[in-house]
Amino acid sequence: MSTTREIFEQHPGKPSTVDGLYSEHEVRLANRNAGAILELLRHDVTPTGAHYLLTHFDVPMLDPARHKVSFGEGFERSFDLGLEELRQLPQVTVPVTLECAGNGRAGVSPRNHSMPWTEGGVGTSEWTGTPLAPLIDRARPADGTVDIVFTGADEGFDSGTRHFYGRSLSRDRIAELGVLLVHEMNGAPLLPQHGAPMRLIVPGWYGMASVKWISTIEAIPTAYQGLQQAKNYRYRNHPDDPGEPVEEIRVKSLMVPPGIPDWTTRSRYVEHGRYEIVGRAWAGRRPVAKVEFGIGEEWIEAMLSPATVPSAWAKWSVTWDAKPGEHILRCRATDTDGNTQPVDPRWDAAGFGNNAVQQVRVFVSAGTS
Ligand SMILES: Nc1nc2c(c(=O)[nH]1)N[C@H]1C(S)=C(S)[C@@H](COP(=O)(O)O)O[C@H]1N2
Ligand SMILES: [Mo]
Repeated sequence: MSTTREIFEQHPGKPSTVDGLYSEHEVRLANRNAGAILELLRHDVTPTGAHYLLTHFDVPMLDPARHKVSFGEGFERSFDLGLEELRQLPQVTVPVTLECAGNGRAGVSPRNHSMPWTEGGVGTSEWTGTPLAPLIDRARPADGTVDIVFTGADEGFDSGTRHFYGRSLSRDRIAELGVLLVHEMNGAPLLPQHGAPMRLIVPGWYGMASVKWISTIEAIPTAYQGLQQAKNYRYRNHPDDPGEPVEEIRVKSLMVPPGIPDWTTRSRYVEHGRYEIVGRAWAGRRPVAKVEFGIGEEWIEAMLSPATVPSAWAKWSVTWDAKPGEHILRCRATDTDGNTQPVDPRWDAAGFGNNAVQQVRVFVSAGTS
């Protein structure tokens, strides 16, 4: 007789994909995990209901009045923290741009069978909560602690392994990155799908580190080997490559597509004339230094309004003189370390970290504007 676990072990690998064709499984993932609405990039803060979603398993139902985060195993002074206790701690509100590490996966060929993001796996919210480092200090990790492990209340199978979603960070990293334990998004309690009642926010890192529905925090004396840390979320050249961990968000930019769209292709239509193109650019923990706007082979520098903090995206704008014909519009950001977005996607076996430039197809009519 086979156990449930063995049922999924029969399918340990992922189905292969074909460029341009999406399986029903991928479409279902895309329906659950909605992406940004590009025209709403006009807002500094993404309207809450339009923030992208990435949930591996099911959204757990947690009672905000009863749920507690336990600072348990491996601490000398264990304690449990409920929502009301969290509210009593020093509160900060920080704008943070979250981006899914798989954002852009659909552009990597052949793509990994997973959530088939085009460009929408990104959004910015104002998160309210308390810095995590003082809470870790209060719980006193035992001598010899190597990793602090964060586990969510959501459980499922991945690659035949049953597990709760979990990630880890070292104690130093928690302080250095300014990790927050948050309970509000844009001034309202977290929505169920965004991690209610409490989640982590790791500013500047791809979204996988910001554990939702956090339920336990543990201190362990060895490097954490959880699947979402040691197996998933690594840059790999091939499936057996041990790879490098996915961490900080790479420099990237997006524009609000100009004009009006075609319903099915989302190609754009404008009448000839001058238009202001606006967009957003971000680069993990580094500020954005420059954004360029590309029409054909020509790149012109956009005006950049710096973000208040590097963890939030910056606004940029440029005037586009739309001449009759068919055009591909692009935008390309460069960070203060000199990293620039590539025009073509870089290869990664799981399609992580694709920060290739956005391309928007526009038809400009010769009619009067
Ligand atoms: N517990 C838990 N936390 C999680 C996830 C998850 O599936 N379970 N997904 C992660 C990933 S991959 C991303 S990109 C972000 C997405 O956060 P959002 O859905 O609030 O945008 O949550 C992260 N935290
Ligand atoms: Mo993600």
